[in-house]
Amino acid sequence: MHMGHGMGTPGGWRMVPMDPNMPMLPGIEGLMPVVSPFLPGAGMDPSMLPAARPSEVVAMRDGDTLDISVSMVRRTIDGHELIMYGYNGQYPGPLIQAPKDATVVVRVTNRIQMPTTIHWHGVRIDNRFDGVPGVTQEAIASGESFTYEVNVPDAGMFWYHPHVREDVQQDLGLFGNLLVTSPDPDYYGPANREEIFVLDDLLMDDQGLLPWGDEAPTHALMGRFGNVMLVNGRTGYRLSAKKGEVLRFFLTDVANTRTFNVRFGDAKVKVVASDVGRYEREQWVPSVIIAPAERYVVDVRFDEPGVVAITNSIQAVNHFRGEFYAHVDTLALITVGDEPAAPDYREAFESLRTNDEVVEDIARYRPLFDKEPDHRLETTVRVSGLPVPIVQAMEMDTLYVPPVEFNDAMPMMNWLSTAEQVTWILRDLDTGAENGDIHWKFRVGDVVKIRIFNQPKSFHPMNHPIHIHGQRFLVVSIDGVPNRDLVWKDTTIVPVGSTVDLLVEMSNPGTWMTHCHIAEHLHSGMMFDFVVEP
Ligand SMILES: [Cu+2]
Repeated sequence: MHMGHGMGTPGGWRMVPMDPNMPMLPGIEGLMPVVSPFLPGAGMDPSMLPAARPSEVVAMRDGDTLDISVSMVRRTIDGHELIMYGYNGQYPGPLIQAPKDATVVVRVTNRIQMPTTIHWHGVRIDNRFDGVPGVTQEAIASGESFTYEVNVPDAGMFWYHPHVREDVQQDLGLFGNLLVTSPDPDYYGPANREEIFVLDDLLMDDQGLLPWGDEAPTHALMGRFGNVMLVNGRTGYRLSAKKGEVLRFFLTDVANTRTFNVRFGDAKVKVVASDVGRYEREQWVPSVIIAPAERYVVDVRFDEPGVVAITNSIQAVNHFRGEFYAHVDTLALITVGDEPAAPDYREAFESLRTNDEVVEDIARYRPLFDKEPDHRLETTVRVSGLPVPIVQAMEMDTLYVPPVEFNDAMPMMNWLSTAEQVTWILRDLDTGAENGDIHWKFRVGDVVKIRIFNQPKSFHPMNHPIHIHGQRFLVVSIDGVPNRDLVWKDTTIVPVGSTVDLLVEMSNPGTWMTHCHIAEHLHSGMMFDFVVEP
């Protein structure tokens, strides 16, 4: 095989691993991304770095301070010694716990070369501490510090991550959860135990991590899918449970682009909460579809002894053959013993609760559900300067567009497309403005309907997890079908070809971002700011 310049040299580009079912396109062998390769600590001996430790719980009270250091760490994944990043040398970063309505202080010191920030995802935070470089603060340069005051008005599971080159920094391990506890001891139903599941994937080959793009991200078309599945930063995750035990899982998807469909074997799964609080009504679900940056809280009862595989069970697509096929990856194994759980929460688990507080809260917005949209957005993509064989293949493949791209069906083409060639677009259908040229203005107290249409006729349509900073919203309908069980969200998936209506409560003044949470789409332009005046 022909090797281009830089290919195969240490720290240079290496071709992405290919699924044997996916043919190599003629004409693209030997091509490399148009950006330079980046690996953290290239040329360094990993043994000089401290070994990262699993995440530690940091229980904080109102006014408490936590120091977070952002640094290079040594990790061992799949038998490879790797140089990655960590918050306080941990993977994931510290699990911060704080009571609802507290304000905790987090002093962040940047000890990596790249500038960084921390964004407190989903938290209706004071705008000054939202962590968006160039909007709410200057990025924290190497060696510098920044102090965040994090006020937490909503109970639920949140998370924190950088807002600078997420495709690199978040992928390399910079993420952690922030669990905001309710003063109500009965906030969720009873469970024997709580488990945190941070879902992620990493792209590796037999030499370790595949380099990232230096000047701009690679994988700009579909995002950087990994081929190694991680739970809490680990492969081969194992747990044990007693017979009949009810485990409450807090799921967070921190992957660059992968949407997971999480199954818990044949165990019964009850979804109780999502991004910014509980559902109106608990529901039984066969599996949990979770897109990048979303959170779900599910209760699962394991009533049969044996080994249960928690899996990512997806409908994959082969664009070239126009075939969909089932694909299963094991995320974790749970060994369920014979000893019965005590106490036995079977009865409470079997009933689905209605959360009256949530129903009443949301009822205030119900008269607005059917109003005309205040703003209409369309998602699309533009490319320029991509190699001709890629453009031709992409144009052919739009025959087989899945609503959600659960797998990378074209790893080579995806890798070769960089943010210098691909522009993902949020377009205001009323003004024609795109991305940074969109300037919406609201006032605190406004309740705004935003209709988002994912244009299926674009060059390569893809699902987008759309995130709105600093506010909370309801997904009131999808394709005109009203959503019968609501929950406050900060991120929601917009499938290809679908129209999603959001009702956004503008409760928090400041300048806030709206963007796609696929890291490579964000860095390919798919973002804009809006202003909420006091
Ligand atoms: Cu996107």
